[in-house]
Amino acid sequence: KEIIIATKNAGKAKEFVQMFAPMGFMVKTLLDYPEIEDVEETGTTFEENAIIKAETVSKQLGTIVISDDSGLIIDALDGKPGVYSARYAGNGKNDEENMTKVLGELKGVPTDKRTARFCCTIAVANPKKKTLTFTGTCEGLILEEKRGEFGFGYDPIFYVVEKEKSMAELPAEIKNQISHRADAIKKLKAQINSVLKE
Ligand code: ITT
Ligand code: NA
Repeated sequence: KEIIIATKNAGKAKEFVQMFAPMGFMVKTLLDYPEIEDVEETGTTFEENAIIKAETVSKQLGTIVISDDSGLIIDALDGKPGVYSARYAGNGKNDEENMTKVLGELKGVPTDKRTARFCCTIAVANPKKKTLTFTGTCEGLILEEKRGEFGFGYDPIFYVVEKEKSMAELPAEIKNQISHRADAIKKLKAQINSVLKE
């Protein structure tokens, strides 16, 4: 059993492995297919971008391909960084620079106005079927400074109220129970057999 995830993000890839390996799946990513070129994310929603990534790679490989488009929605910033989460501080900038930009923009904003959510849309493209999508979210608050070393991306500045910890302070097995990606993967797993039928 094998699934192909159209991602070059090592943090995402690791979480897909953590959540699919126990079910007996071999997880491959674009790091295993260096011949596949970068897919341009021209959509305006997570769903559009997830569909673009999965369908583009599925066409090239001629097989079922799964993608993940995700990001952080901050209410006080009118939903930004949203679909621009990966490139919020500019193309080629890293997670640290993206977090620094967010923290700067939220300087002086009181706790009750720092509400945010992570969003993840997973698309499954099958050369012979209509593309399917599964969406998950995770609610939280944006901290005033980074906390924790686990996870990836914006995890150090995202506070999970029920756990009284930042997402980066939660070990992988807890993040993988409560995250936006876990939520989307739960919905995908509920239909996994029909989804992966050629
Ligand atoms: P691929 O398109 O190759 O999958 P990417 O990193 O470009 O990789 P996206 O376009 O979906 O992926 O951007 C996702 C952004 O949201 C990126 O900045 C991540 O760091 C952030 N993000 C997604 N999931 C996250 C999570 O679980 N924790 C923290 N940040 C996350
Ligand atoms: Na991307």
